[in-house]
Amino acid sequence: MLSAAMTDLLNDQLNREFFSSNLYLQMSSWAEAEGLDGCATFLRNHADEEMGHMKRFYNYINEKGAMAIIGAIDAPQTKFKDIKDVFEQIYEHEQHITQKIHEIVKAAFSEGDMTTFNFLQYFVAEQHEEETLVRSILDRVKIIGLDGKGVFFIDQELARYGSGEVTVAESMAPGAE
Ligand code: OFO
Repeated sequence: MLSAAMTDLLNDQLNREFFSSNLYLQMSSWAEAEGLDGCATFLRNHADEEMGHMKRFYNYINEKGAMAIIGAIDAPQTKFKDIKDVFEQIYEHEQHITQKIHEIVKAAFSEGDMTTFNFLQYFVAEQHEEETLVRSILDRVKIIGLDGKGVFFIDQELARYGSGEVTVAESMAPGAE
């Protein structure tokens, strides 16, 4: 059984995951309009992943006999300067999400709600993975730059990550093409 306070915290996070999905889908649409197909695919896949996170919270809350509540979701912004701006905003957003997940983990622990504490461990690991991924992409953007063919190469890299052909870590390993 979830406490009323924990139900609220989990529902708030469910709605943040929904917002994350919409944000990445909107970013994908921006990228597609800019002709950045690799970036668009990568972001669309990421939007699907966030929707998967939303459903994990939805299912968990309902399995525990409480009710998942879909609230009003803020509209994401529609204008971005360039790919660097997009990934800087993603990085900032993911750091915010990590902080929120950690707050819920702490609340679950102090309530002695070990089932929820355990449920949240997936998200602790996932946030670490996402922050690492986005930081790697930003490092790559800094190395390659956005001048000349830079945007083209970065878009191609993102297409490879988006298709699952290669992970960012693999492509950055010494000796990788
Ligand atoms: Fe749901 O992992 Fe990002 O926000």
